[in-house]
Amino acid sequence: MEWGVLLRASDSLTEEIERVRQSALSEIDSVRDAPGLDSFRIKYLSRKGAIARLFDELRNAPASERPVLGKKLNELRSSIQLIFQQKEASLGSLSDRKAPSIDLTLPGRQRWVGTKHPLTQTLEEIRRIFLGMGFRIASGPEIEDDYHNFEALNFSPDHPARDMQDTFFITEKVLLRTHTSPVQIRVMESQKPPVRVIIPGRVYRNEAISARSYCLFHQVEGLYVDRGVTFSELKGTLVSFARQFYGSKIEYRFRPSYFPFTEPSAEMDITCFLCSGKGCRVCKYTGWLEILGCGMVHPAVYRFVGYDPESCTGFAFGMGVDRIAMLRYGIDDIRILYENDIRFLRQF
Ligand code: 2U9
Repeated sequence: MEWGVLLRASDSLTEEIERVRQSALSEIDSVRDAPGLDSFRIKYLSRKGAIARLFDELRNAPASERPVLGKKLNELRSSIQLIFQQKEASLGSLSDRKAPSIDLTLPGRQRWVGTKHPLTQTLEEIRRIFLGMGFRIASGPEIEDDYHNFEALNFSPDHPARDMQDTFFITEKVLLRTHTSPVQIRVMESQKPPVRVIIPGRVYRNEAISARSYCLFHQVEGLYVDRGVTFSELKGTLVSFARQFYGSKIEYRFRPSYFPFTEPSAEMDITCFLCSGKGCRVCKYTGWLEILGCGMVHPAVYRFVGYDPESCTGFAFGMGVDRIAMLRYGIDDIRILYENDIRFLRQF
């Protein structure tokens, strides 16, 4: 209620004093917090509050009644100040007791739970499948030498494939690895067959950065070398991988290809899982998606690592994890995988 409503011209000042007292006494009970108490103070005790107005009215009262009315008004002011102070003290002691000062009617704050990066999720799934087929995980340095990155993989100094690699050189013979294949060389240098490893890791290429290529990306490569390993085993292993990763209904095909470190070499396609093979923008209207490269390890590679090319056979494969993650999650720009924009990451 506005204080002005409390003061009616027809009422005598004594009645007004009583009305204000009753109103203050009843309102102080409903004050629950500091803002409520402040409103009370403004309404009754401020310079323009109800009591100040009553003192103004006092000037219009007959002179003979002023002393009595003035006394009553002083009493009123004292008693309202007292109930105000008592309330102030009780609210203070409430907050001293650490009473909750929260507004329980407010909506709760959203709590975000962290998620794994889409590349990590993809890598972990690939890793899980190959571990299930008896492969071990191997790793090696990202700063490599020319020998392990190129020479031992059968790239001759003037090999055109070697020109194709856009490499970050640190010195003439030291570089950022352009693929994870040097790790397979190091594994074979350090142990005799049988070898059955996969190598997930970062690789670097000095390419113009665009939506389709970035200066770093991730590969998973694999190597299986023993006596009598066949191309059929390569196919069986990779088809089993593709069915577990992409779904049991996929169709696949192997196309001949070329890599210096494998002979014969192939690329594996699966039916495009976005259009079920009908043809779309992603599969460039072929109905097929290339998912990996592979081949039987070149005998020259065995000679570099000290294996006998007459008694050893084996297969190797490699896949780009970024490309797979992009296809899987419908991401059309590789750079977004490296920006760590929280609005992107929260979607996974
Ligand atoms: C050794 C012997 C053979 C690894 C292989 C590929 C085929 C291949 C690409 C796939 C997409 C690279 O990330 S990508 O651009 N890789 O096609 N990689 S065979 O072969 C090896 C590796 C090491 C000692």
